[in-house]
Amino acid sequence: MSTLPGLIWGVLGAFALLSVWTKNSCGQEASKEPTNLAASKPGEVLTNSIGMKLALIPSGSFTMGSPVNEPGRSKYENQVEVTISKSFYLGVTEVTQGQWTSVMGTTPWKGKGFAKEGSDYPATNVSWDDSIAFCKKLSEKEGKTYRLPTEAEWEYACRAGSTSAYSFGNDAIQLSEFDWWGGFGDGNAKTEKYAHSVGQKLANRFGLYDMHGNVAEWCSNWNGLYFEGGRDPQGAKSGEIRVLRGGSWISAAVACRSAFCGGGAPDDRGGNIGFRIALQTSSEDPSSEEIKAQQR
Ligand SMILES: [Ca+2]
Repeated sequence: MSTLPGLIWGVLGAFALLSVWTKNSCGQEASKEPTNLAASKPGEVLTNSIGMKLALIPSGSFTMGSPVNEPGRSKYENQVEVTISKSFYLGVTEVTQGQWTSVMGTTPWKGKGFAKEGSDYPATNVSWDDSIAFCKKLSEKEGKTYRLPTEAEWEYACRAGSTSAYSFGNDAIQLSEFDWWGGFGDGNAKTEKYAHSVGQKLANRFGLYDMHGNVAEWCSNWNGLYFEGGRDPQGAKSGEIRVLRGGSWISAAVACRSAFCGGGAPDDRGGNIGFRIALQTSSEDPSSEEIKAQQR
């Protein structure tokens, strides 16, 4: 599909999306990797070979999903207890156009509507398949395993210890301090209908930027009907829709909540769709088999 599906997804927001798509399921010097990753501390940030900064996300447990009284909640946001057993690194920003081009040598957003060009703007018009190809190529370049986060890892990282609708609390009035949203509604992207340069707004407690909006982000797993709890849940084993997490510059505030789950076909692309990548801290990657299968 082209730009349109992604835009439609964002415009309609939580409710239309859920009714249509959740029926199936929901560096400069690189490589200066820390010499002892096992000793890494929360708050640590590494910079990889393409200048991408990744923050250490500590292992821990959290409640995934939203409480039944959360405004804008959908029934697909069932609450489950989740343990993230291994710390991992996660990009502090969405993958940028500069980072994308340095790895892939292409410019998928060029000439597309609702897209600004520049090295610090997020890479958009990239499909789930494209994001996997990016991870595979960067992994080969550095000899490490880069991957998409699972949706459980994504929500854990987004919440950063919070239990509220957003990482900063329950009041959407603060959303513009943290992200770009509402381009076709009453958000701060209303007069600037495009994905903005990454990292301009406030970060969450893990030091992650643009988790609630700007571009919606591909996650590794298929979109299941309900959230899966337990230890390192990998999400639905099959499906037709891949998970997109976080809202985008188009989305209504309710679709920017931490628990909101969207999705798209693996070849969907849009001006409001991008991704950020994860890097495991050790070979004990709980999702390594799944990731290896994706990168074959
Ligand atoms: Ca985002």
